[in-house]
Amino acid sequence: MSDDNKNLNKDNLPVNVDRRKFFGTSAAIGLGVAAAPMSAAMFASMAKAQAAEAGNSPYVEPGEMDEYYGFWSGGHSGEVRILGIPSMRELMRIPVFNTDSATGWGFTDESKRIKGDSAHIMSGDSHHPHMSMTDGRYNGKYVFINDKANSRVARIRCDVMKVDKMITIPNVQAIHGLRVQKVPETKYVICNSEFEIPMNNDGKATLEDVSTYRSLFNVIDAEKMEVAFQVMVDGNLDNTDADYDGKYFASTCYNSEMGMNLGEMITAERDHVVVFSLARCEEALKAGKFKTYNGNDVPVLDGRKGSALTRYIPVPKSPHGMNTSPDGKYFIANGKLSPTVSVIATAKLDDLFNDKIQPRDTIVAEPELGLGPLHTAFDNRGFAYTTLFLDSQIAKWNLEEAIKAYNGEKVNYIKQKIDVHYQPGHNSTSSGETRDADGKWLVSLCKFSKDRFLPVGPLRAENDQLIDISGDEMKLVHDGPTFAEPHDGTIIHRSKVKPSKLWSRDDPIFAETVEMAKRDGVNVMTDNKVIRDGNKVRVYMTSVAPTFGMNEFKVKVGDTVTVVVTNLDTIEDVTHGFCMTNHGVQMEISPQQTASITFVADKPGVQWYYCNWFCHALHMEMRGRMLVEA
Ligand code: RUQ
Ligand code: CUA
Repeated sequence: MSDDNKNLNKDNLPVNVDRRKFFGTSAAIGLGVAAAPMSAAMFASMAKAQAAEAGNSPYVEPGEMDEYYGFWSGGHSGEVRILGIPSMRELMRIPVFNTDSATGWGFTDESKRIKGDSAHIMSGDSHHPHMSMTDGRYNGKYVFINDKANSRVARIRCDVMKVDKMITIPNVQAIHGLRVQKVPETKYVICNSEFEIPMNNDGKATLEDVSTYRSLFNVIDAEKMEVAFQVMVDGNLDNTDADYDGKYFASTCYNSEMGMNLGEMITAERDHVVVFSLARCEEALKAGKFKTYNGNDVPVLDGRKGSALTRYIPVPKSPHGMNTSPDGKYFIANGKLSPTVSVIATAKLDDLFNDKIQPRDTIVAEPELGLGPLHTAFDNRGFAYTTLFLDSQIAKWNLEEAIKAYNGEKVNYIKQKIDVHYQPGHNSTSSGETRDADGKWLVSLCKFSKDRFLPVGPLRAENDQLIDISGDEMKLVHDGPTFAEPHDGTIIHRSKVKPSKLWSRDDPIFAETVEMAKRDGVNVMTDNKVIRDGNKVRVYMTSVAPTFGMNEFKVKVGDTVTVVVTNLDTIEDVTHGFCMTNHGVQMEISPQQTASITFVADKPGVQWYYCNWFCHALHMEMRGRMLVEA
C-alpha cells in the first residue's frame, strides 16, 4: 500500500471513515480490499472481524441491539434519555421536569396528578439518574432523578419508562447529588440539598444572618416517594453515594466556611466529606430526636459537627464527586480544586463512629491525578477512571498502588491519561456503580464539544465520548453529540431491564381516570359517551387504528372539556395521539393505555381533532369534529 494513495489515511483506512476510530491500533487488515470503494456490508464485516480481534466493538449493525441501556440526564432540558450503548443511539426521551408536546407530559391530567404540587412548573434541571438496586446490583425497577432547579425528585417506572411519582423536597433549595441505597436494597434514595437557607425560611427570621443558614441531607422512602427524614449538616452538600454494607452514606461538602460569595467560599484549605450512619439516624428518628421546620412534619435530625449521627472527614478544599468502588472498600471524594482524590476506607468507618480513630485516619490514599478531578468510575480489575476537568483528560489509575504510594512506596499508580474533548464532568463505566462492574466501556460526558462537530451557531452540543477500557489501554472510539446537558449517565446491562410492550389495563398511572369514568357510568373499553356536568363536559372515546370511537361531539363555548381516549389496539408500537387543533392540546395514547386532557373550548364553531402519532395507512383520516355552539 503506497503512502500517496489519496483514499487511504496513514492507518490504511479509507479517509471517509477516518474519524470513526472503531478499529484497534493494529488495524491493518484487508488492505487489498480497502483500496477499492467499500460497501457498508464490507465495512461492517471488517469492523466485526476487527472486533473479534480487539474484543470490544462499538459497532452495532442495523437491526442488532445494544448490550447496554444508558440512562442519561437531560440536564437543564429537564428530561431523561435512554441511549443504546455502545452504539450511543438515542432510543427514547422520557419527559420528567420539562413538558413534552409529543406525549403531552405536563399537559395531560395524568401527568399533572403525578407532578402534584409542582404541576404548574414547566421546567427543570435534571442531573443524576440512578437505578434502584437489590444487593448492590441493578434490579430494573425504577430510575430516580433530581431536579436541582426546583428541588424535586422524580421516579421513572422502568416497565413503562414513564415518571410515576414526583415530589418537591421541603425545607431545602436545589436538590443536587442523588444516589440510591445499594444494600440490602433501595429502601432509600439519598440526595443533597446544595444551597443553604435559614431554618425556617419564612421571611420572618433574619434574612441576613448567614449563621442560621443550613443545607440538609435528604433520605427518601423509595416506594412511598416521601421524605423519610432529613439531616442538618454544616457546609454545602454536593454529591453523595452509598456503601455496599447498608450502613453508611457519604457526601462531599464544599463551602465549609458558609461563605456567600466566591471569595468567601474558597478560603479554607480544607472542606470535608460527611459520613452518615444509617442505623444511628434511624434510631434518632425512632427516639423522636428531631425537629420540624417551615410548618411541615418532615423530621429533621441534627447532624452538625459533634453529632453522633455523622462524622466529618477533612479533605482538600471543595471536593465534588463521591463514588463508591464496586468492591465496596472505598468512598472516593474527587478534589475539584485540588489535583487529588481522597480514598476513604469503608472498613474504618465503624472505628471512626466509635471514636477509636481520628477522621483523617480513614484516608488510605490521596493520589495526585491532574487538574480538576470531578468524578471517578471503576472497572472490575482494580482500576479507577477519574475525569480531569481542567486538563480535559481521563486518568486511569490503580487503587491498591495508590494506597502503596500513600504509604511511602515508590510506585507509579497512574497507568494512562487519555485526552477527551473537552472538559469532562461525570464519567460512567458499564455497570460500574454496582457489584457487576465489567470493565468494558467508559463514557466521558464532556461539557464542551468546540470543534468536534459541524458548527451550529453559538450554542454547541456537548460531547459524550465512548472509550473502550477492556484492554490495557483506553481507546476513544466514538463521539456522541448531546444537547443540554448530560450531567450524569448510568450504563446498565440489558439483562437487568424488562420493559413492557403494552400497558396493563390496571396501571395505576391512569387508574384515577378509569375510576372517574366508572363514576360517570362509562366503561372506557367499550363506551363512547359525552357526560355533561354543569359547564364541565367529559368526552370518553375509544381508538382503534385508524378511527376514534367518536367522529364528533358537541359542547358549548366556554365549557371545560376533558377528553379521555382509550387505545384498544393490542399491537405493539401502535400508538395513537389526540390533538385538538388550535387549542394547544396534544397527547400520546399507547396500546391499551387510557389518557386524558382537559381544556376550555373557548372558540365557537367547528374544531377538528386528529391523531398525531402515525398509526396506520389511513392515519391522516383518523380525525373528528368538536362542534362548539356559541
Ligand atoms: S455534578 S460535573 Cu451535577 Cu453530578 Cu459533577
Ligand atoms: Cu391513530 Cu394515527
